Amino acid sequence: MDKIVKQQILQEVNDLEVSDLMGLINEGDIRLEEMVDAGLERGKLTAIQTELNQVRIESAPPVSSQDAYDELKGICTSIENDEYDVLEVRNFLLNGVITPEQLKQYTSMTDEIIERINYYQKAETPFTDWTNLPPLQLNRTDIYFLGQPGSGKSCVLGSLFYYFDKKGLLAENMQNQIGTLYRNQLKDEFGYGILPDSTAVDGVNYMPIELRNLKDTKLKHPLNFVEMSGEIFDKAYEKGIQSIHPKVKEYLSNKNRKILFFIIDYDLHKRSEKMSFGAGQASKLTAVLEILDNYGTLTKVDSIYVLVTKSDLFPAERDKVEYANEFINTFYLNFVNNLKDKKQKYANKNSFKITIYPFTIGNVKFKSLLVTNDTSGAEFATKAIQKHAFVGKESGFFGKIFGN
Ligand SMILES: Nc1nc2c(ncn2[C@@H]2O[C@H](COP(=O)(O)OP(=O)(O)OP(=O)(O)O)[C@@H](O)[C@H]2O)c(=O)[nH]1
Ligand SMILES: [Mg+2]
Repeated sequence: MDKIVKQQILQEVNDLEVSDLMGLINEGDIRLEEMVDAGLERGKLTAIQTELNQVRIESAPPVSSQDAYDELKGICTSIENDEYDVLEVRNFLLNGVITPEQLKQYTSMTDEIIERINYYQKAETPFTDWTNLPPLQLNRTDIYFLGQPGSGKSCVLGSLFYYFDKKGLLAENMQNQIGTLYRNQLKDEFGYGILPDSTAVDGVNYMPIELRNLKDTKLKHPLNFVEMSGEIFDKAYEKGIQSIHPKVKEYLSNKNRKILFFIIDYDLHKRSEKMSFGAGQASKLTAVLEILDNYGTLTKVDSIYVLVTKSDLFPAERDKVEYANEFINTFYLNFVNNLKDKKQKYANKNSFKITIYPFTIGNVKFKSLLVTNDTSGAEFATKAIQKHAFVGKESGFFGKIFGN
């Protein structure tokens, strides 16, 4: 089938009858998972799945029941061990490789989780590159999330926006439309347990928001959230500061006050004890710190947080805050000491506090399905932001208050 025709059909997939959709699948023109990714309605998906399963049962070749059982058990064990991504598990379901009943029997999945996987739809995330990004608005507090690829920056943001929304803390700001789209996508998908795509290389997003104060919702903190793709820092680490896009410098050295979140991935650390993943997180973050110093960012910092992400994987018996501090002070002592040096260096001009804290979004399975949502990390980060970020006055006068 012609590519353009296919795209047109997929754009209007819900206007077609189930029988027509079945025809397209049977002809091999469009796969069911492509229809689901294009936003196929649940009712139509269920009807198609029922028909396909019927056909599969009738046309299944005879296999020895022991072979079939072994194969099935093997797939289920791999699923249970998170070897498959949630989309792969979904496609197994869509293609009849496995049925919901078998998943229930041979894995720990419940009906609710199976249903969520079956209807899992991941929209493409809008990212811009530096060239298309507007300058950061002035007279706001800039909130940065800095960490290497996969460390959990986007998940922290998703968790935060979800929490802001639940608590009614988000006031609209349409200054950067792409940022608003990304923010809403993060929040909405997070609500369904869908985790974000990896932020594309050189992809960056900037989301201006007015965050209502938790204690007094009439007060609003004007903020710029900035998520930078982890690759930017990998590149800076390997090729030096001159390899960084000039817009990064423009962002990091503007006049706004700033709150920095350094993200350290507990899971990556645990895995890299067994296998090497190239330069360690600590070396890279130390290099990032030098860049921030070089750009003058540290002269405008109100507070620095070191978030140890994926803290759901900490030893269960340990107190999380205590363990996060112990973990950083043991394995990232050099980074911490460098941070302390910087704090000392600017103590006379600009004092800031350094806080180490655990962060989790909840229980993650199948790589990108959030099974249970934990908002305690988001609550901590929200309070941290509100403690340091000033409150904007409607009249345009910006005061600085310290709430909690
Ligand atoms: N167990 C657990 N896994 C998490 C948590 N947060 C993130 N993850 C996992 O880490 C993966 C990467 O998280 P992202 O938020 O996309 O990482 P990132 O830092 O934005 O990565 P880049 O966009 O590539 O720079 C997720 O898809 C999850 O599988 C958490 O709190 N607990
Ligand atoms: Mg990301």
